[in-house]
Amino acid sequence: MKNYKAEEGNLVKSELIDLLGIKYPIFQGGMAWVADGDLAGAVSKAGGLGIIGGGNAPKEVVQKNIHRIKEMTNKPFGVNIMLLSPFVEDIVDLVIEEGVKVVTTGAGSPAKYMERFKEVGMFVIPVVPSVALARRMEKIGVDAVIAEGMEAGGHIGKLTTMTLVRQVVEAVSIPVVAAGGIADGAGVAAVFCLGAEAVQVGTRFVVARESNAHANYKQKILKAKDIDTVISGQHFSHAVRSLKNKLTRAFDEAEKAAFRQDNPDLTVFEEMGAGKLPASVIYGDVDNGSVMAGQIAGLISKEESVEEILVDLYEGAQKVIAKESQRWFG
Ligand code: TUI
Repeated sequence: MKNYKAEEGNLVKSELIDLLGIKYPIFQGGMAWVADGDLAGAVSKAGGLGIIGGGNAPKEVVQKNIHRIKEMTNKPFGVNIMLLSPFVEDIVDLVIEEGVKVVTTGAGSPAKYMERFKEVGMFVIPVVPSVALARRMEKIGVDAVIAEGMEAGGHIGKLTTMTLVRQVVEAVSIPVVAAGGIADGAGVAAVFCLGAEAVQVGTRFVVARESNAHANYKQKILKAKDIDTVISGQHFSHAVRSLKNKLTRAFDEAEKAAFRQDNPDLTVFEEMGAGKLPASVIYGDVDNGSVMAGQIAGLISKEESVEEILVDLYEGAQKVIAKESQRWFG
């Protein structure tokens, strides 16, 4: 079995990876508060695609993170624009001003900004939770889509990675990046078998050595079991997956109460969510803060460097694919 260990250039044949100019077919998810310049810079430097999480951050904060990456490496990196952010227009201006090469988007459609992105030759790669949105995105000229299943942490859609990736791959002709529930080489191999050309990994990078997430947040992920995440807010607000704690129990109670009312006050959900991510990521309050994480958290048991994670994902996938090739072809 040939062992692909190229020193330079990409390691897996993929037009998308060639275009992006990265070595590993691995994106680090642009997680709000967690994916700062240090983490994304480390991932890009090591040959993956590091992505800064724009989240709800104002322009100056995202700019500082972009400058931090540029100090660390001249390799490609991305910025995730969370389309529900109050600062979305500023962030769109910023990525254009800073000459960012890749933009991923979450929680909506980037249609409004496409013309400006394309004018400067940026790669636009939206997260899609459905086939319908994937098709719409292909029509408006995006370069690839990220099919993110509901195993993922944070704001999620309704379909699983297995069903979403497979159906999106069949529906569009642009490259598909798979996300949601991938944290090791076997997961990477599995979604390549479904037709994905790259993966996006979030939760495993939260616990990377280079991640500035609070030690309590990392510990809660490292200790998590398979069944420890829950979805909050799905009936009255945005569905968000996070690790069970006091906050998710309060959300459950508020949901039950809202179900009993004819005209429930939905602003309580906004208020309950406000500031809850920095509470845990920055200040370490993992009881009252929001500890967003994917269902694969149960597989993640140690803190490692970004480089170790990338190599493990890549070589782990190679091993699984070689073993299966042996089984199927002898
Ligand atoms: O965006 C994410 N994950 C996130 S965003 C976030 S911050 C936040 N907090 C509370 C409420 C909302 C956001 C934490 N985690 N992942 C990408 C993603 N995008 N997941 C789902 C979607 C999505 C949903 C609907 C993308 C497009 C969409 O389109 C609706 C439409 O048809 O326009």
